[in-house]
Amino acid sequence: MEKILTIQDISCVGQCSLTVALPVISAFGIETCILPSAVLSTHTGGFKGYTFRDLTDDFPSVIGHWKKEGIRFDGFYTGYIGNPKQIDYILQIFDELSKDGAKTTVDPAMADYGKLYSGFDENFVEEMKRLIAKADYALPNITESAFLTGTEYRETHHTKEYIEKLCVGIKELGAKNVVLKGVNFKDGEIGVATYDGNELSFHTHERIDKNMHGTGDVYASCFVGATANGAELKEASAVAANLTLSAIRKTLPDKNHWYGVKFEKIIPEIVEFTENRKR
Ligand code: PXL
Repeated sequence: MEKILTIQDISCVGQCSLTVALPVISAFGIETCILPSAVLSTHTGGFKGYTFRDLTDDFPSVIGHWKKEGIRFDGFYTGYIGNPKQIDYILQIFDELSKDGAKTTVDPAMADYGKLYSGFDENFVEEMKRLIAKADYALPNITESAFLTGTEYRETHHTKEYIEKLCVGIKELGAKNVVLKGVNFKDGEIGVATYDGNELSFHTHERIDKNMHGTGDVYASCFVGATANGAELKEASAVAANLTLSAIRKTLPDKNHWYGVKFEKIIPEIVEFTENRKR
């Protein structure tokens, strides 16, 4: 895979969405094209009074120009979408701007810790189901899966049956593969579940007891970078988990850094992964 398109917002300050995806996926050696869904002064998770410029109205002319130029992509990755009206344009992009075999990764990026993000509602959840239906890889967290499948939200101490129910529910929406983030069976551990319709697998690691904003975006960007380098579902999900954990560890020493993850510090590890894959 050479060139992917990622569609999500620019939060000018906040270490999330495009300011993560662009450097991280590039470090995997992949040309990373962007379509900003919105421009915000900061992310919405803890800052007060952020600005929000919706870019939906630019989508048709951007798509039209790319079509005219014959621009096509080897893969797509969608994240935070500021306006549900963008879903139809995004489906059009998948249909009309794909190279053969292009793979689509959808991070529903709309909720966490049992709640929808500020500005999102049930209608958005319904619209997101239409995007999930087109995903080769859907990357929801537990909260998003609960909303998308109409299942109760459980924060911790999940059972295998609960995780299976969420994964099967997301698969039934049409996603080919599911990577469920934030799976917790016992104290001190956290991980991801993967489900391809046959096998439900788990990758578990140490849980660091601090909620950090933007870890989902670091995870999804690393997952996209790993799959673009040929990693399969289980490998890519584990690579992304290990890299995200490393970024979290590298953020911890700075006690005042509250709004994001210091993903910049794992760029050398990403480059090393990419170099090793080439050999
Ligand atoms: O990290 C997800 C995300 C992306 N973009 C914006 C956000 C959030 C989460 O709150 O507010 C603008």
